[in-house]
Amino acid sequence: MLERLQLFLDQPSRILLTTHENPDGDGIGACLALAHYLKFLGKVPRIVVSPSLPDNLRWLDVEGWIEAFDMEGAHVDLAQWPEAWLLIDASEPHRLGPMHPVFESTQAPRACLDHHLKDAPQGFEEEFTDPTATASGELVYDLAAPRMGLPLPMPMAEAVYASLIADTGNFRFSNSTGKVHRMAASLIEQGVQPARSYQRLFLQDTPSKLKLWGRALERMYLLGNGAFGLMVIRQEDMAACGATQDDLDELVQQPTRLASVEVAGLLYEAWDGRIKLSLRSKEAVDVNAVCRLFGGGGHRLASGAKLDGPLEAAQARVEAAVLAQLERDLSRV
Ligand SMILES: [Mn+2]
Repeated sequence: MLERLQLFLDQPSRILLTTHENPDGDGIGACLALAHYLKFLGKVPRIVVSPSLPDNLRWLDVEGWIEAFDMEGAHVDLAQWPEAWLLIDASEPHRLGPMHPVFESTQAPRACLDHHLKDAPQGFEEEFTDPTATASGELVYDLAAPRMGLPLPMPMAEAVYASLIADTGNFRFSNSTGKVHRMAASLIEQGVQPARSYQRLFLQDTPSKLKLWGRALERMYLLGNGAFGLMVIRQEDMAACGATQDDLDELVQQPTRLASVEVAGLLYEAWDGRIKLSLRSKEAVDVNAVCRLFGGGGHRLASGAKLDGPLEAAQARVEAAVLAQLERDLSRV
C-alpha cells in the first residue's frame, strides 16, 4: 500500500493535503508530517483545513504552513492549484465539509489516506487505507521514516507523536499497539518530550468546557444495570455555559470511569436540530453495530451517527438499540 502511495506522490509537484472538517490531532499531525516529507522530496505541498487549525494544535505548525479554508478569499481558485489532492484521516469526500465542492470540481487526481474501518472508499481515483493502523500519522511515519532516515526533523517527529497520542488518548485506548509504542519510543529518542506534547495537546481546557462537562456528568443516567451511561447535551446547555462544539471532545468517554459501565454515550443536539450520537465501549460491546443501525459507523469500540430529531425520540431509539446490543454482546462473555 505504501509503495502505491509513493507512486501516487512521485509524479505531481503541487500536492494539496487536507483532512476532515474540524480537524483533530491525528489529521493535523499527519498532514504536517507528510508536508515535511514532501518538502524533503523537493515537492510543493500545501495544507488547507476547515474551518481552521484548532488552538491546541497551533504549536505543531512551527512553520505556519496550515491555511484556514477561505472560499471567498485566498482559496477562490483552490481547485486549479493542485496536481494531486490527498484527503488524510478520512475516506469520504463529504467529510471535507465546506471544501467538498472544491474537491469535486478539481481536475487533479484525488486520493485518501486513512485508517478508519469503513466500506470501500468512493469518489477517489486512488485509495490508501489500512484499518490495522492506529493513526494516519502512523502511515505517514511508515512511508517517510525509512526514506528520510532518522532522526526526523523535530517538528515532523512532534507531528507524528501528536498523531499517535491524539488517536490513542495518550496510549490509553485498545488501539495502543506494540508498534505505536515502539514508534513512540523512537520518537522520544529522537527528542520528542512526551510530557510537553501531552500538556500542549490535552491540558488546554477552558472554564466553559469544564462547566459543560459538569452539567453533562450531573445529568448522566445509567441503564442496563449500570452498564450503559448516557449523557444528553442540548443547545441551551451550550449557551448557558458559553461552550463550543470543541468542548464536547472526549466528554463521551467519561461515563466509562464507572466500574459498571461497558458503554458510554453522548447525544448532542446540533444547531440544525440533528442529533449527534457518540458511543464508546470498554471492550465487550460492539458499538459500531449500534451506530450502523442509524447510518453511522466507526470502530468497534468508538463510533458515531447522526439521527433526526426531536431529541427525545432519538434518545429512546438509542437507549433501545444500545440495550439490545448489551444483551447480545454481554450474554456472550
Ligand atoms: Mn485518525
